[in-house]
Parts: sequence; C-alpha cells; structure tokens
Amino acid sequence: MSLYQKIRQQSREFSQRTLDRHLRLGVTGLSGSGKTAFITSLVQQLTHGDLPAHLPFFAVVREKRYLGGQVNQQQRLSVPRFPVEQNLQHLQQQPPVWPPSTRGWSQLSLTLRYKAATGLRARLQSRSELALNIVDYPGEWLLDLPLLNMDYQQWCEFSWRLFRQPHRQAAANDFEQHLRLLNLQDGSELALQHSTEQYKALLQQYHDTPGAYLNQPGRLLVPGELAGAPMLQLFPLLPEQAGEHSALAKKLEQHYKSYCKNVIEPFYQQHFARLDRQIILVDCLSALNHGYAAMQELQQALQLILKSFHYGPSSLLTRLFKPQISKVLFAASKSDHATPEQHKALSLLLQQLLHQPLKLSHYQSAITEVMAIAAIRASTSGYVQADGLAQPCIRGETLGQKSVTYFPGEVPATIPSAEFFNQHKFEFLALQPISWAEHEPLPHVRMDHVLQFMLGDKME
Ligand SMILES: Nc1nc2c(ncn2[C@@H]2O[C@H](COP(=O)(O)OP(=O)(O)O)[C@@H](O)[C@H]2O)c(=O)[nH]1
Ligand SMILES: [Mg+2]
Repeated sequence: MSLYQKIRQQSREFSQRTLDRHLRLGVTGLSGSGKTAFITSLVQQLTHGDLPAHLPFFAVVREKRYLGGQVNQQQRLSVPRFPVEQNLQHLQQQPPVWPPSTRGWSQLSLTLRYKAATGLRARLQSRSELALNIVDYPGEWLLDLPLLNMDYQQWCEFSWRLFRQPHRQAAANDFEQHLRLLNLQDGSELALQHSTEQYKALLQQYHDTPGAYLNQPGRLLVPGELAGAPMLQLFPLLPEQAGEHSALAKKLEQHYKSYCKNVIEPFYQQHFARLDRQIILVDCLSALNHGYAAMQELQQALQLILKSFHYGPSSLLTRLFKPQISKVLFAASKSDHATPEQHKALSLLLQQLLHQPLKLSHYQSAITEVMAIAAIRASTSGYVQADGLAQPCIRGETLGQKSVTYFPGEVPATIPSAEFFNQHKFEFLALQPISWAEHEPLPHVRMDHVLQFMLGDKME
C-alpha cells in the first residue's frame, strides 16, 4: 500500500472513531475455545440471520431497524482475509464438518446498516452505519503475551515450575535429561537447533495432551510466516543453567528478547492494543472432562492472558488516544454440549474460574457480563421420559457420526475439588455440526444476547 493510501485509510478510521461509528471487537480465547466458529457465526448472523425470531434479544433486529450487514472489500490485498465463505462451506458439506483449525492471522471488516431509534441521528438520517473489525489468529499465539512481562531467566523458572506439575512431569523427563548433558559453552547454530527440536517435540506432546494449555512460545507450535527464523531457536534452560552466563544462555537470552520485540510486541500492537470491546471464549466443559489439573491450568492461563489488556470506560479522548476496552463478555463456549437447564451453572463456573481477574481493579472499570453460549449449535434439546419423569436431554451426532440422545450430566457451579474429580468423571461429548443449508439462519445459543451486549448500544 502506498503512503498516500495508508494515510487515507488511517484518517478514514480516525474520523469513524471520532464519530464513534467504528468498533474493534477482540475475540480472545485459547486454542480450541471456539474463536473461528464464533467469528463465522457472528458474520453469518449479521449478514443473513437478521430475523426477529432468530435473534429475538438483539434489539435492532427485534425492532425491525436493522437494514443488513455486508462484508467489506478488503482494502489491502496483502492482508489475509478471514475465510468466512470457506468456513460456511465446511458446515454445508454432507456430512457437515467444523472449519479447520487456524494456522495464521486474518481479519474481516463488516458494515452494519440500521435505522437509529432515537436522537438526532434518527431525525436527520434515514440510515446509520457501524463498521466492525474482527481479527482471527491461532490461540497458541495468545499465550505469548505473558512473555512480555518476563525476562528469559523468569521464563525458564516459570516453565520448569509448570513442567514439574504432576500431570506434566513424566513427559518432561527426557528433555530435562537432555539439558543436563548439554555443553553450555556451545552456543553454535547446530547446538541451538538440536535442542530446539527436542523442546518442540515436548511442546507438541503437551499440546496434544488434553488440558495442558500453557505452551510457550506459541510460534514453535504454529510458526505462521516465521518458520525457520533464528529467534524461533528458543527453549527454557533449567533455571540454574539460565543463571550462569554461558555462551548458550546468552544466545537464548538474545533470541528471547528478539522474539518478544519482533514477534510478540508487533502482534500485540497490531491486534490487541486498540480493542474497543472484547469477548473471551472459554471451553469450560472440555476442561471439566480432563480433570482437576486441566481446570487449574486453564485458570492460570486465563489469568496470565487477561493481565495483558487495558480496561476502562470509553470516552472520546480515550477512544482516540489511549484506547481501552470498555465492555467485556466472558462466554462459556459450546454450551450446547450440556442441557439448557445447566447453562446457569456453567456461567457461574466460568465466573468462579475468572474470580481473580474479575476482582482486579483495572477490570472493574469496564462493563462485564458472563454467559453460556454456542456460536454454532450442534445439538437439539428436549426431554425423554424416564421412570415416569421428564428428563432433560440433548440429541446430536458424535464425531464418529453416531446419533446419540442423552443427558450429558450436571455442570458444577463451582470448581470441583481434586477429590471430587478422583471419584467423578465428566463426559461432555464433542459433536458434529448439524446439517445446514446456505442462507438458512445458523443455529446458535444466545448469539442474540452476545450481539446485544456487544453492539446493541451502538445501534440505538
Ligand atoms: N458443539 C459446538 N462445538 C463447537 C462450537 N464452537 C466450536 N466448537 C468445537 O470446537 C472446535 C474448535 O473450535 P474453533 O472455532 O476452531 O476454535 P479456535 O481454535 O478457538 O478457533 C471445533 O472444531 C468444534 O469441534 C459450538 O458452538 N458448539
Ligand atoms: Mg481458530
């Protein structure tokens, strides 16, 4: 893009922001939490699902003031575009499948048109517009943000504390042994690469272990455009090794700094530093499936990530010069894996999981809400008769394409103790998407509440 085009685009965005007609929505969540499905659903609901019966809680639609949404032409052809059409195609296949997992970042911008309900705008304009910007990225990269608050030595200490947890210890033994035998004076390319490969294998093993969420650095798992870059030669030495000023430790420290400066900081500046509103998606049900350690690590990962964002009320000045997130929605995703009467407990569980960050004072200045949602509902709910009683159940198709009707179990409203997990196994099954034809509204749970919370006040 030429400098002229760049300035034009920036000034357009600036004037839209000045007029308060532009929103950057941050979709935040660990890998597998449902970001891609959420964005796909959000775009589909806003472009094709605007029927009052389908989005009853979204006021602008319910009041028949919504005139439609449109995906904008990408201004910069070099910027990866969020593949919404391809994702919808996956859902239309027979049998339908979920969109593939995300390997790089992409973005999409939408223009939403509506009739203002009140105020000067309602009197002067027959239609108003709101621009919405959304970015998708691999969740693995999100866990890099906490690295900005640590130096290399601290990262090594952090990593080895984590690897010594009972559920991670066994897998780390070989890598620990490998490190103990290293010649710390050898900071050569070959030595670095060899140890990085060993660490990458460990990281991949953790990544494939359900409930091991905190895997850093994210680019070793999903390198994106950085495959082969020297700063990706990075691994945590044992804390006592990192403290020595050896050739290897110095080299790793350099790579760590360069990774923070050249990868994480620009990623943060580009995609997270200027968010207006944020949805944080958390897959609590699969963490319950994977037990106590998984719940603990999920909580730790969320707390670390949320420290990276700035929250506060939005005023014209802060919107323009010191953007802060003014509204945050905590959403327990994939709530369609549980029966509807369990959703209340699910949102209480999420609230408890986030107890610490919610208590932080910088957080309280934003408007927050917690709810259980399903961006793309994959089950139908109903009742079966059991012992003369109507028992709630859901019906869906397992990933092995078996039709099932069942009660998935109760969702605990608080984080269960380790002892409880020893005696009780949760089993919230993953499901295939429901068959869906193009231009039909995409089935969901509470996406209308999400839209109302995120956009409702901007479309009054
Ligand atoms: N039942 C159900 N499953 C979902 C939903 N959203 C995501 N999933 C499942 O979770 C997986 C990961 O979702 P995805 O959006 O790719 O997560 P991301 O890594 O955060 O982008 C999908 O492949 C689906 O199996 C939902 O609303 N309902
Ligand atoms: Mg994704």
